[in-house]
Amino acid sequence: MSKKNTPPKLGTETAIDKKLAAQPENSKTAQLAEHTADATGERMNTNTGLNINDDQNSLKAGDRGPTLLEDFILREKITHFDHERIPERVVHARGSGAHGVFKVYESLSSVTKAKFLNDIERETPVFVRFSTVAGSRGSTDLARDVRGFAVRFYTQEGNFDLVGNNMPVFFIQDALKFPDLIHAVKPEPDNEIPQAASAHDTFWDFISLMPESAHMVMWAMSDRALPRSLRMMEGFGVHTFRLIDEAGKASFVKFHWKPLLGVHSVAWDEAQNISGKDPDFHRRDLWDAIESGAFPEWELGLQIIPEEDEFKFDFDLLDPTKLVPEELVPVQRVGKMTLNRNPDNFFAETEQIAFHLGHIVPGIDFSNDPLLQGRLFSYTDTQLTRLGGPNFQEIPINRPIVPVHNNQRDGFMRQTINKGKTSYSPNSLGNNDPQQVKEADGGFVSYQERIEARKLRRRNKSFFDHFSQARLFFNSQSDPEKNHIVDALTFELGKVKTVAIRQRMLGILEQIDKGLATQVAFGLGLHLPAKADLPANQSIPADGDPAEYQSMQVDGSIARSAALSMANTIKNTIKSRKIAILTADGANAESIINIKNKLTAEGAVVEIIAPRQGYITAENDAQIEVDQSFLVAASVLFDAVYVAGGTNAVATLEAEANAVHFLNEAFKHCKAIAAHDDAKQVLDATYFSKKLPPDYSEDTVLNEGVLLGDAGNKFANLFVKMIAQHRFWEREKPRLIPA
Ligand code: HDD
Repeated sequence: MSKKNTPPKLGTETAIDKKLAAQPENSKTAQLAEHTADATGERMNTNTGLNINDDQNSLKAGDRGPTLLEDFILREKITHFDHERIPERVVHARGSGAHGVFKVYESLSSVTKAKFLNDIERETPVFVRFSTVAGSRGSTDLARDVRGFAVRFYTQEGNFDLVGNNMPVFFIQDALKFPDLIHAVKPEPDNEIPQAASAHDTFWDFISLMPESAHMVMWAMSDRALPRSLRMMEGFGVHTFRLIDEAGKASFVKFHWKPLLGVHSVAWDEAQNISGKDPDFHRRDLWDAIESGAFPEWELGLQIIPEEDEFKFDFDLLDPTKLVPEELVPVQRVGKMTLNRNPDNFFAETEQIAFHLGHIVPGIDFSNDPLLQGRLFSYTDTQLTRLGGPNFQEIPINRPIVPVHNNQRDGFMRQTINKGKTSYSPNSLGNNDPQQVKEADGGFVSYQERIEARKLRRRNKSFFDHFSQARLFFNSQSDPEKNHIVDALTFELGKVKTVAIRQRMLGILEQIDKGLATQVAFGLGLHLPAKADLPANQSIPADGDPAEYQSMQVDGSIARSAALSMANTIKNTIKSRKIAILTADGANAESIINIKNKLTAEGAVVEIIAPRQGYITAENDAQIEVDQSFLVAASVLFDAVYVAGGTNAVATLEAEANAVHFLNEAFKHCKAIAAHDDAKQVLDATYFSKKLPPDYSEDTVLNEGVLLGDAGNKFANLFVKMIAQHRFWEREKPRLIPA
């Protein structure tokens, strides 16, 4: 007779609790290890465990004969291959993921009872997936697009998913419009063009008819849409959520991720080049950084708003097209996330993870944001098609680190072997197990918000100020950032074939900022529409009164917000930045070694680029290993460039068109450039040499970002400072560089 398992007394510490409390290295990693296979030194088998003797030849009737149906080894292998693909995500198909940990700095028990935000000792395992939105799974990383920033916390109370973006607002206010938005931005349905781009008619047609998208369009046309690295992006939960404390008191909250490397972008011309040279640029950058131990870090930020302040703002907290300016509610940095391990298998982990902002834990709850509410339906629903049935939570990457017991059973690919006769509740045959959990013992209870309302399809008037925050964003940008927005809009609308759509979009821009609209109109060769012709909101019901749906204007209390400009970001580190050293045979070895050592000591990654791969022979006959030849490397894949000295080397570089192009392009993209005194002639061969003062030196560092000198310590320190600036955007102004 088998011994009956006595259930643990609820509320007491279970074995798994003890295991978790003991804090193994990372409880999720340990759990995944049980499902991880390593073929090193192993025999080859079929899926039934049969050792395979010949994986080179199918079974045939004679050595030239037809292949036999009997060949179960061939059939098994080909059948599996034939079914290897699953549908890509309907949005956010292109993504890259990583494992890590999160730890809170101080207990947040005064605002939330979520255990992982209360215990400063506990490291919570996380898995993060970054993504672009519009492109397919194999599309370029450098598309002008919003980036997904989805974080799963494997907490001791179940999985909590914060499924956000790198922009704090969204295009639409109601989830009912999401399929329309995505149909508009995806490649056009007749010819499936263009891939991973919003620069086409259907997107701008929709946007120009939906003034509520104005604020998000400003973000999407800004440099935020062209991150230098996934590690250098902010993240936002976008919606207003709720935090609930032990006593049941709720506060509103906005979630932020603040990258410790700062927020940095690339130039649009550069992005387009990278898309050709290395479409995996962001994925590779994330992977390489983690492999090299330069673990990406973000601080979790919270904007906490007491419930009683719900109506204190001149926008609606439930409107996802609005942000809460940091000047009104400061972001408190409450904890740190570190990504420290690459996935073992892209498909098993990054592809199969199924995020859902409905995965919450006690202490966190939703608000009535209508976009959020619709999302609560979509995420589980989409996994049913994508992952092929209702058991996707059993896939290792999706399993919580706590045990799961309920009465859900069966379905395709069920993994768990549930014991016992009862799969219903209440039951008397199985001790009424599994048992419901009291709130005091960690059972989830929804926040008891009082609702008294009529059922109707409506939006509150408080959702109709569509332009104030779009203007706040534009006004908060630095001059180069504003120029980039003008250029982005001129580019995107320039790709729109229907002139009426371009014209209508100008009418939207006019309502954001007349100067912006005028500049874009100039680029497009169009005139601004007269006031009477400004586009109306077309997103209204059949019986709706257009007057009721008109955009209105609330004079915001804030004209500018420093937090919205990337110009004010952290610029104090060159950690994990990529620097190219251009050189050739006859190089001055000392100048290379000194600069390389200094940059490496500061955490940068340095590569030697020369005419040929292999080795170069320096002036002193030293052999220096070359990382890439000019044919393989490109300046767009680096943050800065140094030209080494040595009479023969610089003569070669001066005559090497690719080296000169490398420098011209680096200059065009506003990067830090440094050269050994010997290499002045190489700089003189560039297009930009005539833009430099005749005897440029250290003094020119800050305005032009070009440094010439002896490659000594002072020089190296200055170069480090220049790289940390990220870009010298002011350089773009004269627009002289044709590279
Ligand atoms: Fe969504 C995926 C973020 C609105 C429906 N969404 C998805 C992902 C991110 C976001 C980061 C990728 C997750 C991953 O890496 O697997 N989505 C957002 C944000 C939104 C938003 C920040 C607005 C604030 N989404 C939104 C709406 C709907 C969806 C309004 C539907 C009504 N989103 C989906 C989806 C996806 C998805 C179709 C596709 C794949 C998936 O869920 O797992 O369900």
